Amino acid sequence: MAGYFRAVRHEARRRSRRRHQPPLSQQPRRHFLGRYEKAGLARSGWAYAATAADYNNDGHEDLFITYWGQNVLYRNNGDGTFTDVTREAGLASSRTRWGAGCCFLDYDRDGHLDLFVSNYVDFRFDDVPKPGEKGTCNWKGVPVHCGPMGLKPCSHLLYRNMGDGTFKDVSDSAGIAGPPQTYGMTVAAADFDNDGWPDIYVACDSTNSLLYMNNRDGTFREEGLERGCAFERGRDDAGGMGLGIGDFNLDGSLDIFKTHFADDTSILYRNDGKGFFEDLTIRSGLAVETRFVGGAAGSWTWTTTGCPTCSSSPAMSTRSWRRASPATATAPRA
Ligand SMILES: [Ca+2]
Ligand SMILES: [Ca+2]
Ligand SMILES: [Ca+2]
Repeated sequence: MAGYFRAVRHEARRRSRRRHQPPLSQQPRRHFLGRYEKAGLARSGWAYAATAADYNNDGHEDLFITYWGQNVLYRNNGDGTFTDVTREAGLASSRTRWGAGCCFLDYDRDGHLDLFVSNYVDFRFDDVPKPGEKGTCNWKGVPVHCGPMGLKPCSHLLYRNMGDGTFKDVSDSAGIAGPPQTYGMTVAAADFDNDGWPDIYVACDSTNSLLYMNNRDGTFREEGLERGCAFERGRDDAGGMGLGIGDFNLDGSLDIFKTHFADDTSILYRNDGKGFFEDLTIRSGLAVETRFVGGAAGSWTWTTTGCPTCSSSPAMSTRSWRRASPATATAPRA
């Protein structure tokens, strides 16, 4: 019993310390950087997104971060530190790319996590148009730097995990590099047609979003348009940003919530169970807000009523979509 009360007191002290500790963003910069340096994660660059998973099956979650320039894979050493293994893992590239979204998935179901990376724009400092130089370098009448319109879109990348700590770029042979080039943003892997094989959805900025369906033989086919989740209500220039994948109406199939740039609403696609989607944005009451830039991540959370709700990233918009409950957003099945 004495041990129990000791444990309770220890936990109370721990929680009290945490309560009185300022959030990371308010801690001294020296202290903040020191923690990253000790962990082997300090690095300067233009980072964009991160994903964590145990790619080498050693029981420790590893970390992959996209950058403009060179993406980075950190292997978790299991002792609170990480090692940059980008080169030895075969992920170093001589090409400058703007890595955007990323996710681990086992697309070939061999037990080794593979890696998908979207690219945003083909951006080099020496060929960037000046503000106002092109028609696309204006925004609401104000000359601005081009982007993404006016810059070249990109193809995206799939790396197969070879099971020995290395990855192989299979983007061409797997059918990923084939579709028209887009401005890729957030990516998510999920089994949208419930066939047991992971598919991939890519939210794209100012171009059609992409849905890669898994052919179960190591290749994919892009069917965003055919399956109803490429465009926002007929528009082909909506600025897709973040994604939240979840079963909002509790029918057992994964639906898609996608945030957009300012002037567009977020969008809700209902999955019919076979990987075809219906736009429920208006019927679900979500088509009410266009003032904010949707966050880089939408997320599904659960309320005490048992209904999932979705919100866009508080970093860019604090709008919370609590109206997306089954009572208001579920559409009858055909
Ligand atoms: Ca690991
Ligand atoms: Ca695999
Ligand atoms: Ca599937």
